[in-house]
Amino acid sequence: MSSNLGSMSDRSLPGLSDEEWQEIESGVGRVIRGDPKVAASRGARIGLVCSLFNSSITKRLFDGALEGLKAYGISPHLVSVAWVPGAFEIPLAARRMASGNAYDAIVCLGAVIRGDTPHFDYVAGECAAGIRQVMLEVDKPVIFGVLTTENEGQALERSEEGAGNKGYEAVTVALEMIDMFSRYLVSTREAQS
Ligand code: INI
Repeated sequence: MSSNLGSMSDRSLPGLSDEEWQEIESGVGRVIRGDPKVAASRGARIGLVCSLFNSSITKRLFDGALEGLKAYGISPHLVSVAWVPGAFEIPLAARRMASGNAYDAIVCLGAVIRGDTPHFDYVAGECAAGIRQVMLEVDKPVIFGVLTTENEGQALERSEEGAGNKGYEAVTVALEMIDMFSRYLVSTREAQS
């Protein structure tokens, strides 16, 4: 397992040091952790759902996600994107994409900015709750790459090109979860088929 741990994302996901992992490994029988690079090398198929509201921000998240997919070596033909009007519509599109066997994970990208809307809490809350519901219903990773920020400045910060881009980060999380599910936490449905 230590070789997996060594190859975890080089990017900004919060993680543990090598020493901390070694300590964990020595204290338990089995460490379960997905490796994004393994999922990518096995041809992971990703569905992106991206909202158009605040498109100057969501386009940056989308670009970050594409950069991530490219960095992991995922061929564009394994990736689709569905553009929806706003964050509120993301869960429904994610549900359709996640149903069936076309994608191994769905990455949801959007931007809800408090300053722009009196119903921030409804849009942001319903989007998050909807994505969670879809993920549990379909039993596959549906990643929350939706920014919920106080202002545009914070949204710009989190969608900057580079290590902090939340679109890139969401792709890493999707791949990590795909690998965890395919190698370790295999669903009983798949195991039986
Ligand atoms: N949608 C967003 O994605 N971000 C927002 O900040 C936002 N604001 O400000 O209202 C927003 N609203 C639209 C919403 O997501 C739906 O598209 C709309 O209500 C139609 O269902």
